[in-house]
Amino acid sequence: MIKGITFIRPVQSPAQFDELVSFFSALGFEPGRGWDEPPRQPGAASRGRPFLAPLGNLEFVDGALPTLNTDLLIEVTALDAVHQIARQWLETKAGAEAAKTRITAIEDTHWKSRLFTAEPVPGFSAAFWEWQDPLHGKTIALAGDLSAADMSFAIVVARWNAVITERLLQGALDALLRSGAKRDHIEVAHVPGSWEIPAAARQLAETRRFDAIVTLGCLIRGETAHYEAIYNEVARGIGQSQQETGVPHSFGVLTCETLEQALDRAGLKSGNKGFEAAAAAIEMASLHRKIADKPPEPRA
Ligand code: DLZ
Repeated sequence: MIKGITFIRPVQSPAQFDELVSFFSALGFEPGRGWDEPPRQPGAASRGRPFLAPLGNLEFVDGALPTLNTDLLIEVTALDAVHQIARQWLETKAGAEAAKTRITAIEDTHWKSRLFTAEPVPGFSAAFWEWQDPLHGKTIALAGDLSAADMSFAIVVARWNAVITERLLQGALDALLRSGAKRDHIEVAHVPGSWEIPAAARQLAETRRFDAIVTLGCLIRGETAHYEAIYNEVARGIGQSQQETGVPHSFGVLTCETLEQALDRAGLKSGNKGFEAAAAAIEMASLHRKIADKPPEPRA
């Protein structure tokens, strides 16, 4: 039921607002949907610019804080690069000497991580950190992760049983956006029924524009003549498209006995299979990239 968390940070002035937006944009944060409200009374205009991260949490701390001078902690995966961008931004805005006083060197913490603090505008600071050993001692295995940043996806969704497939679509979009995919990097293709999914999926995969294809449909046995024949062909066609194009396809075509069962799987009782299909697509797209990028192991 919990969907997201937002921390509101009021700023001291419009200029400070612009500086903070510039700093967080320079670091590569994905911008959320901002807002600008006209004044309801003289001088009371307001605006907001959200910055999104793939993961967030609300953490209560009893005792010493992990950092002394800020309660805003941003976990990153390339701390040295982030430090360099932040330093350059400060030097450009404030000059080399002033920048030195507004950014610390990267230091080890007592919690097996490295951290630096930056003060993009006076009085507002943030700490950036990364684990020293992101694998926490685990052996290196190839596995996809769940970040969809910089990835493109196509979703093929059947209109048949739209009351179900629309919910699957919302679940899939939710998973992609919450995992860092940009709206502009998601294309949705509507097809009449599940039967038409494989052909559309294949054509989309063949464009090579997408890291993965998410397929969404709903077949209800009680209401579908030739249920088995349709289902087998849909499953075969999606699998074949995946194998022959090499583009990961996730399978979000529900096969249910009744409408009630389908509703349960579309967000009512048993999760949302559209969300799960999108998560599988992200993981497989990530794994696909890792396998393609992995250099051969040196042989003894
Ligand atoms: C024809 C049909 C039937 C009976 N049932 C379903 C269904 O439960 N789910 C679904 O996605 N599509 C169904 N269709 C439509 C076919 O998939 C296809 O769109 C039409 O036969 C037109 O080719």
